[in-house]
Amino acid sequence: MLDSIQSPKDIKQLDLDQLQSLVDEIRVFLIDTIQKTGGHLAPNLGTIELTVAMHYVFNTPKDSFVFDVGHQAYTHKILTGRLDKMHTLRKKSGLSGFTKQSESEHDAFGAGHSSTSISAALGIAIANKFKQNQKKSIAIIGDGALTGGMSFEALNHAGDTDADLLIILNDNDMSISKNVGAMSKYLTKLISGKMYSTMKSKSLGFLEKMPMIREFAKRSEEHLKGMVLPSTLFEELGVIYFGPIDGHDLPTLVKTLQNLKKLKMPRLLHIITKKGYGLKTAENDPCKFHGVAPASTSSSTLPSYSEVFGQWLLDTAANDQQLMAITPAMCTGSGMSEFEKKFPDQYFDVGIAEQHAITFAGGLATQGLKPVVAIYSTFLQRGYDQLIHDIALQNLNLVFAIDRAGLVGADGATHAGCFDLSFLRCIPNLVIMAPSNASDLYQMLNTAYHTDGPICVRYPRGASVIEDYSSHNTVEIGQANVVRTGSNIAILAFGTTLDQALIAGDILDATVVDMRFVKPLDEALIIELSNTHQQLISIEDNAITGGAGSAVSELLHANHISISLTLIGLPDSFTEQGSQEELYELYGLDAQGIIRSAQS
Ligand SMILES: Cc1ncc(C[n+]2csc(CCOP(=O)(O)OP(=O)(O)O)c2C)c(N)n1
Repeated sequence: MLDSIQSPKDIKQLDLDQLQSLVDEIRVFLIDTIQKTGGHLAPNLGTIELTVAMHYVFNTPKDSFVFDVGHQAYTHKILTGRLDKMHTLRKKSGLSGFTKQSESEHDAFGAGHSSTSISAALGIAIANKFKQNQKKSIAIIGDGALTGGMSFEALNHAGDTDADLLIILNDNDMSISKNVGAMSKYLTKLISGKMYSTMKSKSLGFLEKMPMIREFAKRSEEHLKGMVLPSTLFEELGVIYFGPIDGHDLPTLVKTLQNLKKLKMPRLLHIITKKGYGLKTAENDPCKFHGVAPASTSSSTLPSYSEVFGQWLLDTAANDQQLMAITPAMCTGSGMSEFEKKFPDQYFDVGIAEQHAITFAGGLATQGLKPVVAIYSTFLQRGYDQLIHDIALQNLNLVFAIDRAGLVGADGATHAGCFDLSFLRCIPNLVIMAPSNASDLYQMLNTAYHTDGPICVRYPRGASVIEDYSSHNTVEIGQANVVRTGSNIAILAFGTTLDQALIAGDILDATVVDMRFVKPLDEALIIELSNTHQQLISIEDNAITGGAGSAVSELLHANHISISLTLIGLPDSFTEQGSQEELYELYGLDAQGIIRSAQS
């Protein structure tokens, strides 16, 4: 049946039994495909029934589906003409792992970062109303994404409008790890029905006041009648709450969506799903199966940078009860699983709330505790004002462990960490370190932890040899390290670009420097090298604009030094998806690229 579906129109003729067969086929297809390509397996297995029902009832691209994060939109891709490209998912030049406007007219809004769907769908709904075009706008948001501040901001706005907005809350009780927070507990209470009796009596009075809803309830099937419940939180915000219903019960989903389609106001349907549904291993360990690597990936025996960070946390906390480790919902990815178990009182998963994570850490720091915020480079973008206004301006003692810096690979532009050096470098009081290997990461974390002021240590996705797990070793702030002495050319390598710089350095007989610090720069060394060499080359896995090489250029300019300077880094365009190796080659950050740049 799957092969006959070229567009959502093709499923409109199916009856419910055929629709269920389609769901079953998609599940088999996804399990097979994602294990080959890699990708978000468990989130997609949990949303097949929902997506099929949505496409059965609504009409994209006329109606807009806004998927939050966009990582659960594979069924949507399949039903909107992209089945034959699914094998290219997350590969270079292939389908994106998220929704992407440029990929299909059915992708109403691009995503990758969390908690944007209600805002975007509300914008679309308000535009629809303005244009009086009768189109529908639907946000599909997970209970994890609902923990993000933007979701609350958007609900606050939506509830104060009469926009034709349907929010579908896909509640599987999981973020990547188990979902956290008071909101999550509140949803559990809603599901368990504890609130039913108190709300039931309220609902009668409520229905009296809402003729449309009364009408809707009257016309609906018997099973829907009890669903129109004022739930204290959403109702108080002005968003009408429906549910909870079983998100794997296709006939109920279809019927409910058909009824909700008739309404024209901010409304929320709460559906309950199981992450990984239909694949027992994924159902039993949804965190592990949130995202899976392609079957062909050989796992490295070396520790990842995240694991080294996790080990450093464990070692440091063992001797220091002041250490407070904070993650905005990225426990496993940031290497903190062991820490969570061993130091639960010093561990805070604050939900998908990067802004809060940073200012919360600031509050801890004012009380003499020692916060370490573990955050992916791309998600730090969310907390930028907090970093400037709440942390740097007050010069608080805080360590930012910035993971996934540089090119991250298959997740593509939404997740690339290629702006941090540019947006961090201009902030006063910040120290920015970029280790070239895992031993340096460990030492730099020691250094950052025992130095006053806000300090960033940024490191990439990947693995590295580590020789030094000593909590006593530190590095000298602002001191670079000459690792190869050559003539004519000096390559200033920032972070893990050092490896390729050394290969190129051997071929070019160049001096190669492990710069270690983006701020403060080792100015004395750069000036000395500019006196003893004919050409300087800087290399970084960050945008050239405003990045580490720009800092070198500013230094030379300020000192009236005239020397050939080549900046290697990422161009002024959003980066592609692909394997990390493919991308480093594409952007000329490999040894060959360095040699080409040196000779051009
Ligand atoms: C701003 C931001 N922070 C962190 C992430 C990483 N992330 C991707 S999916 C996810 C969990 C989302 O949970 P939920 O919305 O419940 O969807 P589910 O995967 O459970 O279906 C997280 C934390 C992100 N995409 N964006």
